[in-house]
Amino acid sequence: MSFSVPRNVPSLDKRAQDALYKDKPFGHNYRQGVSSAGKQRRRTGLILSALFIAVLYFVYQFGRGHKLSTKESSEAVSWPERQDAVRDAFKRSWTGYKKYAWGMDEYKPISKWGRNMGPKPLGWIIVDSLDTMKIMGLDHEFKEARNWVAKELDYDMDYEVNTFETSIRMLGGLLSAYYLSGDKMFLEKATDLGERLSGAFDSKSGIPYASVNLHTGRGKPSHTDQGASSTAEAATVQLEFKYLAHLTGKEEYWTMAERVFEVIDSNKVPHGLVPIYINPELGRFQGSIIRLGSRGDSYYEYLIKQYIQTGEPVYKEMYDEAVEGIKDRLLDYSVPGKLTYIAELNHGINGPLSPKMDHLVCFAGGMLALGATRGHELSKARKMQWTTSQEADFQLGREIARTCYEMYARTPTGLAAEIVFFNTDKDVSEDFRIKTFDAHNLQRPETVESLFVLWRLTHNPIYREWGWKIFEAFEKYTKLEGDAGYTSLDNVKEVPPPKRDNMESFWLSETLKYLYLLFDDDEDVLPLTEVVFNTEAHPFPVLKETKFSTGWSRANDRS
Ligand code: DMJ
Repeated sequence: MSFSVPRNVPSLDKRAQDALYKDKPFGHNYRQGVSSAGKQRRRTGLILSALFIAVLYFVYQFGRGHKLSTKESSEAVSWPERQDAVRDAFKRSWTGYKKYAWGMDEYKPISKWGRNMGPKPLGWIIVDSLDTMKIMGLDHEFKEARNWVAKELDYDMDYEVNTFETSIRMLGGLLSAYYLSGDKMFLEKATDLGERLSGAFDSKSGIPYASVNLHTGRGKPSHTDQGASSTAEAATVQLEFKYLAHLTGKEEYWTMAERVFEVIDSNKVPHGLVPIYINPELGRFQGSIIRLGSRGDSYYEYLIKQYIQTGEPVYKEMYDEAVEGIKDRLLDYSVPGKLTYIAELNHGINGPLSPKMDHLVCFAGGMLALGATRGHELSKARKMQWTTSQEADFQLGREIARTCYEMYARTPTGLAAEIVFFNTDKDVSEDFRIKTFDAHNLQRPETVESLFVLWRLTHNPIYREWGWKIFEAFEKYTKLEGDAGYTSLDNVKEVPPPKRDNMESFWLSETLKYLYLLFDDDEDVLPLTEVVFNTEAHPFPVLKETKFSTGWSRANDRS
């Protein structure tokens, strides 16, 4: 299979016209490039290693009293069948959306209607789903969606969108659709949207404003939080704009995206841990809340993913520093079960730990594993440059994934809540509790995302089993009677759980995609050494050769 980047990146002077068309995509035939003999060899190797690891794992699990049922350990499991079940769930969700809300940005599957967020559709659900359909081989659905994008999607509207969400979902969705299909129409739409979004970066510091008007291209500070932007939002548009810069030859996209990290670095935060708000005029952090949950999460994710995408060492350095910070300052263990979790700091780096963890933090299991191995299988990575710190990061990733799985397994529905509070009191027997207000489930992807990454890197079947259990719970409690599809839930602690009447676009773009890839026996699909998933699970190629590189270096004095 070839995921290599084309050598002839268009020159800057010709870039306006040529770049859109000449920089050929290279992932669109990604299922065709491996010989069947090669596949067979790989499959046999895979099965043998999986068996070996399975035996080791069972010995290990029985040794520590972590029970797997006999059913799981003895029954032959058909992963292709399980993968088909995920594909069916996608089809069912899509059919409902198509019937009751086609073209709309939001879908209410219980009341069976949809609505747009602005005066015209943004393609919120359709664009976010394109690459999943391509990956699942849903060609008919992909074609229909493609035609909708070509004919109906027009981003010229006098409407303010959230800079981050529109970049990761719409720009990311269009770019990955281009990457996987080679259809230039997607790149044209992405280029048009990227240009409109770029006005968000016209602040005094270069930190993007929270919103931007798609017609005027003018950025708008947040209406709340004293105009501050969320750190994660400002720092999670870089993969998208760097890939766009690479494809179009427009260096300004690269420069404005990386400027954000230069500004963040100039704040010289201790231990690499950043507060969750940053002021776009001053370029200074605001407030003292530090967390890997909402508004903090993907800052850390994009440090390592930028390094994987472009090999720029500055991001690895910042990532390593941040991971040391997480290990030193944020880790804690629940009572009595000693579940490892990443706590929050509400009063700055020297304040007390809060035992709250958002489900959003569950991306960290995959991030730590990916960061340690750079996408190589663990056994291979260990033979390359491998330090005790990488080993520790990897093991921590595994522990976080296990905790996240327990956040599902220990609720009455088998589905995780949005937020949990871990227990630190020795007189309490539950490892965590869920407040009623936090008990909803939005069909989020972070846990299955980590399970997918860990499966690819270890081939330990437990990650697939956990993923299957989670999928079964989604099937049981979020699938609707009739033809409307799947929905979010209001309370995972009640059986049957009260429903929420909303299907999030990331159910299609992330949760089902990661589950589908987790159950895929073909390891050559989107390998983690060749592809980097943006935070909305849109795959982009690793840019092995690109004409752009880091234009800044880190602030020296970090005392
Ligand atoms: C997605 O939009 C992205 O994964 C983002 O980084 C976090 N929140 C949602 C999914 O939970």
